[in-house]
Amino acid sequence: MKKNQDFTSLIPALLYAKKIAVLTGSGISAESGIPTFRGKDGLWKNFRPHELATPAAFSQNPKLVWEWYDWRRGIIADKKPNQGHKVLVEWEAHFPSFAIITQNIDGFHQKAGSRNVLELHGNIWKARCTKEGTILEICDTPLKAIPLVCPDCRALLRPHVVWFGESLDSDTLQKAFSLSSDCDLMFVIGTSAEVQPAASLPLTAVESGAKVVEINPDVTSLSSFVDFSFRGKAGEILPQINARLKQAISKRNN
Ligand code: BV8
Repeated sequence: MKKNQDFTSLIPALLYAKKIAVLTGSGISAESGIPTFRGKDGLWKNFRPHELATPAAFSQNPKLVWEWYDWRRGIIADKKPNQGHKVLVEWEAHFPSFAIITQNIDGFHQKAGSRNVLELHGNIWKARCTKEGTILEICDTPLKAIPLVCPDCRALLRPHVVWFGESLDSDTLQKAFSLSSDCDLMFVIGTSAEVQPAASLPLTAVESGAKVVEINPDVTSLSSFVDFSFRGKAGEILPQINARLKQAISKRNN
């Protein structure tokens, strides 16, 4: 693993990449002002995940869980995607095959303009009827009533997110693993790689022979497996890589 090297050795791999997959975590939204989970000022510092992000927590106290999500929606509502999200939008238009697999529920990749986005853990702006399974988009913040009830059957609505102890949508997960095994280059951006099964995706890419690039200010459990490891912020590193890529493209074309 080459750590903290300049981008020179990455650019040829990027220039000729055919299929790129990107796995993002909450770190890519950090520069937009959205707290991460495990960082020093992360969400898990003030809340214990098993008290809020589990089915048991919701069945015990749906009001408390909805208040937590309402508070998080309020934080996200007035924030904007950052330069990191925007570079990925540019790359989606440039590369023959480009897909984002995100653990994030903030919808910021789509808000920035990315279209090919797999949301592994759902979306904080959606709610699901606990009886009928209907999925609704609910964007008002703050929520008018807590907990939310289904307009059709009056059953409780729950956040349309994947909680700890819940399985991910099987189609989404299957697509994520095939993107990871088919790609020739994978970027892993802003994730502590602690949550499964998402954290297994980059290892699938490595085992399938893809080059893997990690962008993270910190070392993670993935760092020793990747080919390129850039210690820094996504909103700074992605634009730098993009600038070098553009130089290489214009050099190749002239
Ligand atoms: C499941 C949605 C079947 C809700 C979340 C092995 C296999 C399968 C499951 C397990 C397993 N071992 C354990 C499990 C159970 C569990 C799990 O993984 N537990 C962990 C904690 C050990 N997994 C599950 O329950 C999953 N379900 O597999 O079902 C099953 C069930 C039970 C038992 C066996 C099998 C479901 C997991 C989904 C949980 N839902 N969120 C909500 O958000 O409210 S998880 C939550 O963590 C978020 O989704 C988040 O995306 C995810 C990962 O966190 P990160 O995004 O990585 O955020 P974090 O703060 O940790 O790190 C941020 C990183 O960014 C840091 O490294 C930081 O340095 C960096 N950073 C900071 N600033 C920047 C930056 N990087 C770049 N630029 C910056 N500016």
